Amino acid sequence: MRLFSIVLLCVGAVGQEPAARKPDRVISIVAERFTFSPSKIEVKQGELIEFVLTSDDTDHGFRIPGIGIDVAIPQSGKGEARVRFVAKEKGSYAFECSRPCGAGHNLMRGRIIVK
Ligand SMILES: [Cu+2]
Repeated sequence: MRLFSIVLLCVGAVGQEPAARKPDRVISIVAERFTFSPSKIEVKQGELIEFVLTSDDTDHGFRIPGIGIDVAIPQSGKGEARVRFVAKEKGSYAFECSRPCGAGHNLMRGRIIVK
């Protein structure tokens, strides 16, 4: 069962969702040791979401286990990562840092609530 349709807007990786389509919502998330801000995100079922991910310190990652999203977040000052998805089903989905970033790396996580 696929819960999300995924489009990665990395260099050289454009998926089936046309990049020209305007997202319903753009949500910025800032990563820093050892938190994401915000770490709890509510979205509506069916919305096309674009996450804009930046770091306030070192390299981090943004992974939603089980649905194939895992992007690198470049260190502070080195740009941003963008990733899109459609929340097709209601529920609660964890996300986490996917790049070793220090002692609290395993605590660096958050949650997406699809209503
Ligand atoms: Cu980390």
